[in-house]
Order: sequence, then structure tokens, then C-alpha cells
Amino acid sequence: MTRSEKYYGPDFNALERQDPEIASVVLSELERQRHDIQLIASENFTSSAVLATMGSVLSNKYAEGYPGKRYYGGCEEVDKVEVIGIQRAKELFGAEHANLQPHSGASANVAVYQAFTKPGDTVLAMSLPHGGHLTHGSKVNFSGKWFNVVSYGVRQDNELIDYDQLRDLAIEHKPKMICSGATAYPSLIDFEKVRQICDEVGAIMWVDAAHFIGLVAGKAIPSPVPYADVVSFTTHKVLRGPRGGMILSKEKHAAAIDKAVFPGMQGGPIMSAVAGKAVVLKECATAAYQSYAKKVIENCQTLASELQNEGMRAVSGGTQTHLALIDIRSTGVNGKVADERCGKSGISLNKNSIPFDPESPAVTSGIRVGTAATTTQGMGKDEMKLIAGLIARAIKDGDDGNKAQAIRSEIHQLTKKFPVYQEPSI
Ligand code: DSN
Repeated sequence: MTRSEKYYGPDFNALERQDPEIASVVLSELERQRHDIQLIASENFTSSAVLATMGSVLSNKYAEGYPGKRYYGGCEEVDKVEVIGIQRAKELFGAEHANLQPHSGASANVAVYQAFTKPGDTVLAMSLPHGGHLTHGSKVNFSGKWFNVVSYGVRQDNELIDYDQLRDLAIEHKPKMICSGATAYPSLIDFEKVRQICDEVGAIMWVDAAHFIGLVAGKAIPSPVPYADVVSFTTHKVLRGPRGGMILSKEKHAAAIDKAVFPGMQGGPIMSAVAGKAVVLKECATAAYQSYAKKVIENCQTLASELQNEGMRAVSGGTQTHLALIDIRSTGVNGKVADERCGKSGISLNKNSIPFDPESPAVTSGIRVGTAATTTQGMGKDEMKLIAGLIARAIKDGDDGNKAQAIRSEIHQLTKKFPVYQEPSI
């Protein structure tokens, strides 16, 4: 008997028989992912190997604690997965310590706050309207409710992080921790400069690398790991792994991080996801992944410059990463409407505030586009040019059902040439 004959894995027929309603949603979503264009900057197509771990029997196992120190019996097998994953994470990122248990990026961030601060402490983080994340101090998030979060932002003239403001605020407020990282910042962050500021005021340096860690893993951009006390991130964006979070830190913080994750913030880890993280960390160590990461950036640069050729404006003049923020005011259409029109035309992207946006976050003057998923599909410069033209047409004409349908047909012609999760040929 071969290993795959011994294996018991996801059986779509069983789902179909037992719950056709949910089975049909799964199928429709597969169709949507196959046929539309996926430009959400935080999404990707994970590998079949990662998907196999996610649907595996590892999901059944409770494993509160850490390898060799669990609160449940029967953890011998899942211990192996977590030990391998931790080792791979430390090697890939050159990190002294790794924790693979956080269920998501937001939960990883809860653990970081818990490891280094107490409620009421001051933390300095990127302003949300300038690209920061909910967990960087939004008033509707635990971070803004329980901590005194002071925000820094970008300069109005070049839309790049204002490091002078960051330093001034750090000296004035003496934060316990300074967070760098964002969800809608297309440029690189100067980690050396942030480290200097942290040292000057005695703050913990926390990098929320959720968006760009995949580019770091692929050696396409500089790493925050040598500089930061702690680096948190999600594993499903450019990194292309399972949904989940991860934390890297210096060894001196290892105990505090591990305690903050469990029992501080979570109970049992999702061991199927931990296994998926281990699998993706092996994938990321390959030359093929490194060339993918470089290509993601090249594609995004082409997409941003082609959108500029279509009369829109790339915030900060372009991008150095996997995402671009596009000011679409020249089209006369706001971000909310553009998002809806693109959606009707088979293009998934999101409305996004631009720095100093006169519109509310529910409306916005911009869109955010990312190239992690299309690059996984194998698309290149020519396709980015085509997509920019289709986005421009969708923004202009996407409220007209016939025109939106025509754009959607062109999108489907394009995606047919770059299949994902390939349909069996019958
Ligand atoms: N929701 C993610 C994003 O789209 O950027 C951030 O957590």
C-alpha cells in the first residue's frame, strides 16, 4: 500500500452528499477564484500541499502547550510538525525564536501587546488613514480601547513615512513599543532608522510584517528580523501559506512571546494550520519562490505605472512592494463605486483611503491593488498592462450591466490561460 492509499483526506463527494447547500458554495467560490481576477493585496492561491494539511486529520487534535510540554496526551505526532515548522521558520528568516501558533495576524498582534505592554501603556504606530492596521490603535479595536496609541503618518509632499515626526513623537511620548508595518503602504520601511529611534527612547521595536513578509522570505526586499525585537505576520498573503499568524523574536523575548500566545491569548493551536505553515516555509526556501517574490514586485510596478498611463495616480509615485495604492479622483468615481464596478466586471480589489483622503473610510478616494495572486497564476508584464486597461474600463463603465459583462468575458478569456486549481479535462 502506498502512503497516499493509506491517507484519509478531504472527500468532496461526502460533503456533496451530506450538505449540498454548503458544497455548492465551495464550488462557486472555486469558480470565482478560477475565473475572476484576484487583486486583493492580502490574498493568494496557496498550494495543493498546503490545502492538504488544512483538510487533514491534524485538525482533530488538541495540543495546548508547546512540543514536549502539552496539556493533552497523544501529541507525539503533532509535536513533530511544530518542531519542524519552528526550525524552518528560524532558518528561513534567520530568527532566534519562532512561534507558529497564532490563529491569525490580529491574534499574533494581541500576543505582542501582551508580551511587552500593560493596558494603558503608550504605543506608537502607523495611523490607520495612512495605511496602518486595525490592531495599530483603531478606536474600535482592543488596541485603541486598552492602550494609549499615538499615531505617526506619512508626509503630505511625498507620501512616505515621516521619520522626523516618528522620532519627535517617540521623544515626546516615550512609548513602551513602536510598531512599524502597514496594510496599505507601497514603499519600503527603513528598519535601521526605526531601530535607532527605538534605542533612543528605550522602546521595544515591533514590526507587523503581515503584508510584506513573503517578499522578505523570497529575499526580494530587506528583512526587519535583524533589527526588530519582535516581528508578527500572517501566513496567507504573499507568503502563500495557510490562513494564520506567526511571530519571530529575539531569544531574550522567547518566553514572553510563548506565554503571551499560550495561555495568554489562545487555547489549543490549530495543528492543521501549523502543519500548513511548516509546508509553506519549505516552499519559501526554494529558488522558485525567490523568483516568484521578485516577479510579484515587478508585476505590481508595471500595474501601477499602467494605471498611471490610464490617468490615475499611484500614491508615493509607484510601488516597491506587492501592492499599489491608486488615487482615482481623476476618474470622477470614488473608491466605493470603483470597487463595486470592478466587482461586477470580474475584478476583485478593494476601495482604500489614500493619505489625507477627503472622503470617509467607507467611501474613499482610492483603490488598493496587489499582484501576489496573479503572479502565482503565472501572469507577467503583458497581462498587467491588459489588467490596467480593464480596471480603467470597469471604473468608467462598470455600472452598465452589458459593458460590465463584456469586461468580465475578457477577464475570463485571460484567466483561462492562467489556470489555478486546474479543472480536470473531461
Ligand atoms: N485584511 C488585511 C488586508 O487586507 O490588508 C489586513 O489584515
